[in-house]
Amino acid sequence: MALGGPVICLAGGVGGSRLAHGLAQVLAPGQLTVIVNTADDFRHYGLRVCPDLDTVMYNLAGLADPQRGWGLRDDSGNMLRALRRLGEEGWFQLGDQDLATQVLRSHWLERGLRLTEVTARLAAALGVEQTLLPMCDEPVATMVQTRGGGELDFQTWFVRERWQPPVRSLRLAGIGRARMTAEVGDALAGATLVLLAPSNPWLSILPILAVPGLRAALRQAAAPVVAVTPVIRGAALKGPAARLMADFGLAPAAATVCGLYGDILDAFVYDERDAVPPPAGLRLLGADTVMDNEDARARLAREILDWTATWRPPAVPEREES
Ligand code: FO1
Repeated sequence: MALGGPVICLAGGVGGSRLAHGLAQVLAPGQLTVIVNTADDFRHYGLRVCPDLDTVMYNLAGLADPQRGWGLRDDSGNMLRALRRLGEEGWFQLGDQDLATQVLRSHWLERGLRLTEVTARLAAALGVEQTLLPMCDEPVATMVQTRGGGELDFQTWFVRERWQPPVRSLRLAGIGRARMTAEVGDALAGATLVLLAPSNPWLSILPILAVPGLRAALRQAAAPVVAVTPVIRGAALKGPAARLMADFGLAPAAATVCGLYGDILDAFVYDERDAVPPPAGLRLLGADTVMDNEDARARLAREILDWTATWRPPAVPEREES
């Protein structure tokens, strides 16, 4: 039995969008709110590009490119080809239809709408029935200090440099000016369950938790907080999570992820392929966390919801009308 109340999922890009999509298949539309990392956003040719918001939005809309996980299915590359003909490198593969999202978002932001409002408009237009919230309205940017190569903005390090330069440290530019939005605060206050998706901890989940006020709101919320592992047998399914752990001198293990989230965690879902479950006084579930198709996404979502539903205190019987 899945929980009947509001479920919140904190998510980054591809891994996070897979769990969000699984939850969307299992929960009633109004039940799911996804709070998305915006620290990998950047300005590209004057446009505000929000890769994680778009990745979650396109997946929930059923429009995502199934191979890459990001971008739109069957998109074309005319703009990129034209850009290259004009002498530009064109290292960021923004498809033609995806470009329309960036143009409209930038247009609405320039007209004074908040990113939260813009996101709601875009998601509604694409038929997304779940609530999609950016972690904050203010621009925040993950900056990567490389060993020997100076500081790079996140997309330059991740896409252009194919996350090869070793990382000394990460910095969240603009986080001091960010504020938890009323929408995020209300969602957390009303939640019956909060899930931390199997996204990269440093690049996706920790930036969300760093928004001033958000960690405190999470602690105050009555909802249990459950993280799903982004590492399986010392490796990440996608992206640089294990690489960053090695760069930071940490073991590439599920236990490291638990340590990063610290005291906000009540429970942890590790992958059943991991011989040793992470330690600590957490509730633990071993599951198949590889979500390589739609069924696997829904199956994992259902398994987690069924597991957490067993923790609920028995419902207080309703008083009979006299
Ligand atoms: N990832 C890549 O590896 N190469 C790209 O050229 C690229 C383009 C891109 C365009 C739109 C979009 O929404 C995402 C895109 N991504 C690309 C993915 C994105 O850089 C990462 O998935 C996230 O920022 C990390 O979570």
